[in-house]
Amino acid sequence: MVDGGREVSYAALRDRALRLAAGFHQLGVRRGDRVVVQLPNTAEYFDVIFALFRIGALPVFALPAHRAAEIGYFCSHTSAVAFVTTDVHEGFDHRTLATAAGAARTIVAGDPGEHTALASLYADPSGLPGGPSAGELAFLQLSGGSTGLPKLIPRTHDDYLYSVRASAEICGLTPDSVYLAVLPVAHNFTMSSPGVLGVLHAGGRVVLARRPDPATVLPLIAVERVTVTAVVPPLALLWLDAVESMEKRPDLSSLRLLQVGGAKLGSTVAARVEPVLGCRLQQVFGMAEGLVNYTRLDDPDEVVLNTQGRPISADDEILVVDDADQPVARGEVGHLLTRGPYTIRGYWNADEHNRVAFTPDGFYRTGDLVRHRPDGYLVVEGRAKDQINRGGEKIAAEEVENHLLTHPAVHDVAVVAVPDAYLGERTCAFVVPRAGSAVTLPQLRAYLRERGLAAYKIPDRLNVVDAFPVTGVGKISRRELRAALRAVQEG
Ligand code: J2J
Repeated sequence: MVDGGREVSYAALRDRALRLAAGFHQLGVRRGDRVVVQLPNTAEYFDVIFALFRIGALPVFALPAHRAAEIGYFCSHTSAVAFVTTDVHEGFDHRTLATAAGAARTIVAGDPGEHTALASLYADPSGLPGGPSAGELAFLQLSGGSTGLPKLIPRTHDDYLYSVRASAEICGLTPDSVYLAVLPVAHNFTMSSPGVLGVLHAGGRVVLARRPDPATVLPLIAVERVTVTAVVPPLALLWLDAVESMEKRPDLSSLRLLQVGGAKLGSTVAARVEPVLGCRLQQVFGMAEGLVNYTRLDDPDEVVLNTQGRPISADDEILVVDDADQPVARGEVGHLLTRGPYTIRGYWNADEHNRVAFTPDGFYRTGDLVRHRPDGYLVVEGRAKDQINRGGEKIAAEEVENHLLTHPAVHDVAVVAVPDAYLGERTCAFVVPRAGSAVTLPQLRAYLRERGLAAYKIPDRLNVVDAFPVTGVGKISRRELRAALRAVQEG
């Protein structure tokens, strides 16, 4: 693993993880305990998660962008025994989140201030008790969400490793593979599709990028002889534009595969990847809940440019249904339901939500609208869930609405996606102000930042309206309201 100037061998990673496991254990962290982990793309990240895996404690994978609102919720919802974070990242002092976290202990990679230094925990691993078995929970991953509070996704060691191994094979990883981790390593794509874990499984080399911009990434690809990397569509576009506008093209000759996923990649952008970057494109349509689809390395261009791939496993069941859960004709657009060997059957401690998010026979309702082609490939056509996909970052409309509703000048609010040429979608808040009050975008944005909401969830646009549409029967549901407002916005 390469982290800036630092290289970590497999043997060193193993040793560091075991010693850190001993350290966590001495602190009293036990099997099944939750530990919220929020670290940027650094080698320590892997010391921490492998250490927790070894004990059988469950990391909760927070993103570096999360702030007090999210971290506080993750810690309280999971009764976390510890919060592991960094000192300062991208100008933000993460130690200030300790209060919101309210965990018994905050552990800091780097300068710990008044907290516990991660570096002080590494200890003699000789007394470590046995680890968990393969069928036990490994961690809690975050759901993109479509309701008020983020749901947690319980993945087991064996289901996850199955998807990681199969993904590594599909993506042709070998000990010669060099993977550049650009997106946050905590994200399911970067972690497992095939991601860092897939590369470690194959015995390859992982290069960690602190930032995803072309000025950071393109030289890294050249110097480290990167063979494969994974990005969201806006980043692919940014890199393509950067490379095309350079007088002297960077040396990208080592790059064999660019994986693009997390949001729909337009076929025009898709068609530029191979000519501009000189590598193969792979579309990846995945979800932290499980199911991951890939175009295959030897698929014809028609498939690679126009579809979001097919499932990892022959045992991934795909159902495409109408609003009444009846199967649509093959090739028609419908709701994607899925069940399979590495797809969860329920969110963590969310019985009520699980009754709507899963069918009685255990299919996960993805909220995605797809076509299932006769050749088995899926094409994502849209979304039925109340989520905004802002360049791959998922925002639950209701979560942002609930924060805005606490503002004294806000009478009512609906948060919807608006199309955007670069990010695919941005967020627009339709607000009905309280009588006699005025609201402005800068004011609402500052308010949400103060409440500790992650920046990517803060609306890009504001539309002040007198009232929301109502029907003859009275007020329409928020879901219909959002749909109506989306139509107004697009029209
Ligand atoms: C359209 N929508 C897509 C795609 C995800 C690999 C890759 C991505 C994720 C991920 C992941 C899409 N085209 N190619 O976990 O392992 C939207 C869908 C989906 C949701 C899941 C992985 N790829 N999406 O993005 O849990 O709406 O996982 O249901 O963040 O992203 O989001 P998430």
